[in-house]
Amino acid sequence: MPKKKMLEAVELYLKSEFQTTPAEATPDQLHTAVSRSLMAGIADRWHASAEKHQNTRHAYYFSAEFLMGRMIYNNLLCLGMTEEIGQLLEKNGASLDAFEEVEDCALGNGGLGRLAACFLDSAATLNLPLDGYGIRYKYGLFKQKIEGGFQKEEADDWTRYGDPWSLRREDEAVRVEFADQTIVAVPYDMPIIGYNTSNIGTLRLWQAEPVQAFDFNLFNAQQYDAAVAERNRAEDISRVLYPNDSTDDGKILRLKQQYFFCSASLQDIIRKYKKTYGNDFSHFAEMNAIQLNDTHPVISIPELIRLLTDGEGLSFDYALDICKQVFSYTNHTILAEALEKWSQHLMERTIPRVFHIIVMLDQYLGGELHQKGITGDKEYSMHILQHGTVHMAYMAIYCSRYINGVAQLHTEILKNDVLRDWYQIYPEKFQNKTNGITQRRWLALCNPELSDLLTRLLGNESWKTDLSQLKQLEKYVEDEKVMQELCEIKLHSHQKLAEFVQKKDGITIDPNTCFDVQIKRLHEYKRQFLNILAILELYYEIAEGSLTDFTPTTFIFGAKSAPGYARAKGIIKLINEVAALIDRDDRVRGKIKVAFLSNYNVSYAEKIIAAADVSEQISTAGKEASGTGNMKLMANGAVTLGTLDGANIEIVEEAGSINEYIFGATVDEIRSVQEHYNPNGMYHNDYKIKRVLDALVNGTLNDGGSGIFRELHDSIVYGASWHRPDQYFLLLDFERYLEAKKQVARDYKDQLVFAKKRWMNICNSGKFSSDRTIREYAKDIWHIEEV
Ligand code: H2P
Repeated sequence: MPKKKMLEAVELYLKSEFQTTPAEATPDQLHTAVSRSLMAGIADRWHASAEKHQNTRHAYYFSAEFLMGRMIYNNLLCLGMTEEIGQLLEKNGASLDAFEEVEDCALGNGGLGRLAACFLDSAATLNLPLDGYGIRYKYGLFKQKIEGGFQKEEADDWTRYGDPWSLRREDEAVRVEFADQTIVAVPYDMPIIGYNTSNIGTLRLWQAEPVQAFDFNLFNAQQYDAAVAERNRAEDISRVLYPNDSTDDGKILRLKQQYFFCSASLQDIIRKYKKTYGNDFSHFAEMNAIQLNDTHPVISIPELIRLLTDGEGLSFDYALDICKQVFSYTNHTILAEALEKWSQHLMERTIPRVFHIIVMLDQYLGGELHQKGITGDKEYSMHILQHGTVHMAYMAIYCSRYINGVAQLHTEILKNDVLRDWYQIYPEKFQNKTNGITQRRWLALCNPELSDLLTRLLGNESWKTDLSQLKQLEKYVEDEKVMQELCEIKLHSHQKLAEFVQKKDGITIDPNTCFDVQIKRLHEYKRQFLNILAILELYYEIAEGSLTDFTPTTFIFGAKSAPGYARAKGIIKLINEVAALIDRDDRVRGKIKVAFLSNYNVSYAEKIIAAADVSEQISTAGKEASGTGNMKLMANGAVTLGTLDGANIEIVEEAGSINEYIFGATVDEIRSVQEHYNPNGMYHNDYKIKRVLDALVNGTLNDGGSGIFRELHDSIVYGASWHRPDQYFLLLDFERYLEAKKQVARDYKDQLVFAKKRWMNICNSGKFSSDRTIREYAKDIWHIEEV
C-alpha cells in the first residue's frame, strides 16, 4: 500500500474504531490506529513473503524468549514512515513522543531473548526465510520498582492497551495433550519487517486456551468456580514467563510451557509441509531447519519423533534420522542452571509418551557410544538419562546436526571443557557463531544524531544494512572537527538521558560528567558487586583526599534480579545504599554519583546506550558466554572497561587494545590460582579490600535489617555450604579493576584523546552486526538462501 494511503487509513481507523480524530485521540488510540493501519498496509507483502518462505528451504527459530521491546518506532523506521507519521501527528498537535507510553513487549529476560529478536530483524532485512516460534505470555518480565532501595516486582501486563502488532489466527489453532489435560494453542502472528526490503518474516507466538471455554452445566449447577477452573488451568500455561519452579507444581508448569509451544510449532510445521508434499516425508529435512535456542525447546526432539511415528506412521529410525538433520542447538552459557535437567518422574507423569521416546533415544545413544568404544563411567556420564534425571543438553547434542557456542572463547570452552567428551566423538557438529546486534534498533533508532553523522561522512546509508562500511570512516580519527562533533553529540545524548532519568526515576545526574554504565541482568558472575565495591573504594579515597583529580563520573546501573535470587537482590540494595552514602557526603559532591535506574528494559536501554561513555563488561573470565550489550555500547562510542571474557575478546581484536580498558585475570590465570585461592587472607591483608567489605557489616551501610549485607560479605570471605569463598574471584581482580577505573578517569580528561577511542570503537563495530551472525547461521547451519 502506498504511504499516502496508509496515512489516510490512520484517520479512518480513528474515526471508525474510536469516533475520534488525530487531534483528540489519546496516545493509546493513536498507537492502535497507526499500528493497525500499517498492518493493513503491509498485509499483501507479508502474505507474499510467507508464501515464499514456505516454498523454499527455510529455518525456524524456536525460543522460549523473544525480547522484542517496543515495536512501533522500529517498524516505522523499517517501513521508512517515521517522518510521515511524525508530520501527521504534529499537524494535529501530537507527536511521535506519544508512543513513549507504549509498553515494551518483554517476553524475555535478557541477552538470550534479545538476541532472538535481533536475529529475526536481521533475517527479515537480509531476505532470509527465517521465522520465529515462541510463547505469547500474558505477563512478560516483571516490572521493577525500587522501594527503600529494594527491588519490588509487579506484573507486566504488556497487552493492557491492546496488541495491535499481532494477528490472532484462530483458524490455525492446534491441540496439545498432556496426561492430565488437553488444551488449545492459538497462534498470534507478529510481522518482522525487514529494513528497506519487501520481505517480512513472522514471529508466531502461541497462547494456551481451554478446549471448552466455559462449562455451562457446572455453572447452571451453581458450581461457579469449577465452571471456569478448566479455563484457568489451560491459561496458566502461557500466563507467565519462567514461573517460579521451587515446587513440583511450578516445575510441571514450566515443563508444560516448553512442551506446549514446541508441540504446537511442530504440528504447524508439519501441517504446512503436508500441504505441498502430502504424506511423503522424504523432503521434510530438505525443506526445514529448526534452531533450538538453548535447552528450553529441546523437548521438540522427542516430540517430532512422536508426531512422525505415532501421527504419521514413520518408523522410529526414520524419524530420528530426520531429527538429526533438522535440529541444531545453540548453547548460551556454561552455568549449570542453563543446562536444564528434568526429573524423570515429573516428565513421565506429565508427558508419558514423550518420556518413553526419550528412553528409546537414550538406548540408541548407548549403542552409538559403545560402537565408538566408550564404556564404563564415561559412557554413563554421557547418557541422557542419569540417576532419574533427563539431561536436555545431551539429548540436543546427540540428536542435532550442529551445536554452536556464541563467541569464540565460549565455543572453545565448550569444546575443550564443558562438552569435551561430546566434542571428541562429534567434532564435525561443533561451530562458533559469535553473537551480534541489529544496528537498525541499536544505532539508527536509538542514536539518530550519531547516525546522521555517519551517513553524512559516508555519503550514504549503506551502513544500516552493512555495518562493516563504517570501517571506511576510520580515517576521520585524525580530523579534529569530526572528533569535536562526536563529543557534542555525546554531550547532547547525556543531556537527553539526564532529563529522562530525572522524569522517570527522580534522580538528578549531571550531563557534564562521564557516564560509566553497567546494564544487564543482575547476576553474581556479571559482578555488579565488584563494581559497587570499587566505587565504594573510590568514594573513600576521594573523601579522605588521597584521590584528588578523579574525573567527575556518574556510575549508572540498570538491572533486574530474578525474584527468588536473594543475593542478586541484596546487590541491588547495596548499590542503592552506596548511592545514598555518596549523596549524603559533601566531600564528594559533584565528583562521583551512583544512579540505579529502575525497570531497566529495552526502551530504557536505547536511551542509556546512546549516552554511555564507558561500557562495564567485568564478568569473571570464562563465565559470560558472549554478551551483547558490550556490542551495542561499542557501536555507540563507549569504550569497554572489561575482562578478557566472552565477546569482549573479539571487541578488543577489532577495535585495538589501546582503545579499550582491559584488566583482570584471564581464564588461564583463574584456572591456575583456583586451588590455592584464599580470599580470607586477602581480606585480612589488604586494607582497601577490608574497608569496603567491612562497610557491609560495621553499620556504614544499612540493609534494612534484612541481614543480606552480612550474607554478601560472608559469601566473599567465607563462602557457603554450596560454594567456595568468592567463587567469582572479585578480590582477585579488585586492585586491577580499581586501577583500570582510575585510568579511564584520567584519560577522559582529554576529550580529544577519548573521542578517538570512541571513534575507533564505532568504526570497528562491523563484525558485531547480527546481519553478519545471521549470514553465518544461514550459510553454515541452516543452509538457506535469500528469497
Ligand atoms: C545469555 C548469556 C550471554 C549471551 C546471551 C546471548 C544467556 O544472556 O549469558 O553471555 O550473550 O545469552 O547468547 P544473558 O545473560 O544476558 O541472559
